[in-house]
Formats: sequence, structure tokens, C-alpha cells
Amino acid sequence: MIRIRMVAASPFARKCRIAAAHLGLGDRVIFVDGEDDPANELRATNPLNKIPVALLDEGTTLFDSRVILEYFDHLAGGDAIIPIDPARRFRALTWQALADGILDAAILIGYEARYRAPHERSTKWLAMQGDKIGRALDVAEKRELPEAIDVGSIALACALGFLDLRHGGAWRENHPRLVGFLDAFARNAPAFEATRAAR
Ligand SMILES: N[C@@H](CCC(=O)N[C@@H](CS)C(=O)NCC(=O)O)C(=O)O
Repeated sequence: MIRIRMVAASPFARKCRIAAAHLGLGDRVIFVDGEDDPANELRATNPLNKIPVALLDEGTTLFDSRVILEYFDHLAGGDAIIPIDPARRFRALTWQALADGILDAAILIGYEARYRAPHERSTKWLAMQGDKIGRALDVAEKRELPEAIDVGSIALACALGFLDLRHGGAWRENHPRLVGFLDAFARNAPAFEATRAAR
């Protein structure tokens, strides 16, 4: 059994939860919430102390979410959420990189508030992170959006879902095509709604 450390609100863990459900790996993967890993023993198997981290039966540790998704694709026989066809493959991987970049910036904005006292916070640095998100969303809005369920669409859906959860969904106003993408993704991948965090 593969054990994966997560918390409900983690968008990177959500990528893994959606992928596992979509690929029918539910009987091979257990997602362990923070409450069930109070001493962070599972989390500490990643020296970066980040989640998600996966612990395989034989003790092998896998991180980060991109590697875990690639492992799931391998378990599913390949060409499942990471296309083999080069054009589709590198398009999907680039969508994933863009979406993960949105998430990295969004999470750093949250950490600024969580880990720095008000007098230590840098508006310049926060603006820099916000600009990354804004530019990435504007570029995504103009591109041909992913239709299949793959690492690209899963990551993009999780990024937009996280902006809804932690950034008030402001992205929706000026990005109608991305709103359409997310609605379609939620219809096609029921695990998206099933993994929606309450807070
Ligand atoms: N590149 C990593 C990012 C993972 C990540 O940033 N996870 C956050 C939670 S959503 C975390 O563990 N942050 C704790 C930290 O940065 O120390 C991935 O794709 O899994």
C-alpha cells in the first residue's frame, strides 16, 4: 500500500488525490491527513518537509507531486495522465509547470502572512508573486485549454481551486475561458468536487 501524506487544503496533494481517483488506484493508495500523522513522521520522510510525500511498501520515498503523478501514470500502465505522444506530452507537462508555478506563488503569499510579522512583510515581494499569478492566468486565458484529464488539466484545476479557496476567487472576473475550463473539468473528474477543502 502506498501512503501519501497530505492535508485537505493542500493543492499539490489534491493533484495526487484527483489523479489516484481518476486512475482507479483507490485500493493501492492511502492518503494520510495531518491528524493521523501528529508527529509528522510521514511528512519528515521528505527532507524538504513538504507535502505531498509518498511512502511505498518497500520504504522508498517519492516526492514531489509531479513525481507522484508520474508514478501513478506508471502504475496505470503509462500514457494515462502523461501522454506518450510528444506534442501532447510536452503540452501537458508545460501546463503542469505553469499551474504549479501559480501555486508556488500563491502559497508564498500565504506564508508571508502566516510566518512573517506585519512589520517584516514586503509589499514589493508580495506584488512580485501576485504579478506571476496574474501573468500566468492571462497567458492561460488566451491559450488552447486542456480538454483531456492529464497532469496539465489536473494541475490547472487544482491551481484555480486554490485561488478560489485562499484568494477569494478574484481570478474569475477577467478569465471566463478558465472558468469554463474549470466547470468542464469538475464535470469530467468527480474527484475534483470530492476533494474540495472546506477551509
Ligand atoms: N513542488 C512541490 C510543492 C509542495 C508544497 O509546496 N507543499 C506545501 C503544502 S501545499 C508545503 O508542504 N509547504 C511547506 C513548506 O514549504 O515548508 C510539489 O509539487 O509537491
